[in-house]
Amino acid sequence: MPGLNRAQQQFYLENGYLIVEGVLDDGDLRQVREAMNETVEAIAGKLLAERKIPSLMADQPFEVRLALIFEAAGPGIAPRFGRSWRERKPGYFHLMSNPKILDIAETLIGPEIVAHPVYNTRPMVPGSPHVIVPWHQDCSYLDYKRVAMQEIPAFWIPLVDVTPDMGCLQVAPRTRQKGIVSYHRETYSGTGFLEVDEEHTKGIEIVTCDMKKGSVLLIDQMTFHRSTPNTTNRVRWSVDLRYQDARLPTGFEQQPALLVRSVTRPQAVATVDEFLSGRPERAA
Ligand SMILES: O=C(O)CCC(=O)C(=O)O
Repeated sequence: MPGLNRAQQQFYLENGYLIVEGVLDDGDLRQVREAMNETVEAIAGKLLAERKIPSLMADQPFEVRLALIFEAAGPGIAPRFGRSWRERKPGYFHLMSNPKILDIAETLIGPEIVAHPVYNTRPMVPGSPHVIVPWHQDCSYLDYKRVAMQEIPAFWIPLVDVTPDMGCLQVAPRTRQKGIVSYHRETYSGTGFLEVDEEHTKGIEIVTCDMKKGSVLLIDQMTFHRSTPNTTNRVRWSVDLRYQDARLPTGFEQQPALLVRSVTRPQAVATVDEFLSGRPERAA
């Protein structure tokens, strides 16, 4: 039976998160990895042209190349290229519309599914405070009064094995039950993340999500979660996707959602070309 079994659904509903192991194989991740490699290649080309690095380091493995590039380029360079990337490349479409992922989404939100406009690639390079996300609820980043109580599960997908020293995600089980809590824009990371106010995090249970490549971490939009520092010499590559019922508002209407599965309008399911051209799909 594809998707989540009853015990997994129950765990997710009670705890607001779930790790599903062995969802994706290397074939499922190949195209998204190529998309990331293309961006790394472009960054290397730019820094080489600026004479900030001695070579493209093209023979370095995926797991370390970007870290070596930024290290060679010197302090302050990594933030220039952003804390996360939201690019329109075929690899991202391929991952977003992967049937194994959509089967899981379907068990949580039903068969009319849009990929939420908020998705990110996060190349967490070592020693970069601007990419360490503090405790937050994803709904804080949306027009949360419109989407309050809606199911918008995030799918956090590592492209490498992620150990606790490598910027693991941490979740706080059952914080969904607190509802939408107050938050502020933090001032210490250089990014201005939206952070849950401290009074809400006192005494919370914390689970560190040590994960293998190919596993998926599901996070409810109200579950507190954060990332931790990467103290290795490798890059913690991950993608986070979100899904929701196509008939509901996304709370992020400035960018289009993408219809990825539908039983009532299968002909309207987006193609890769429509994704690349930014077709503003919204199901009525
Ligand atoms: O990948 C990370 O470090 C943070 C991810 C996150 O907070 C999110 O997807 O909402």
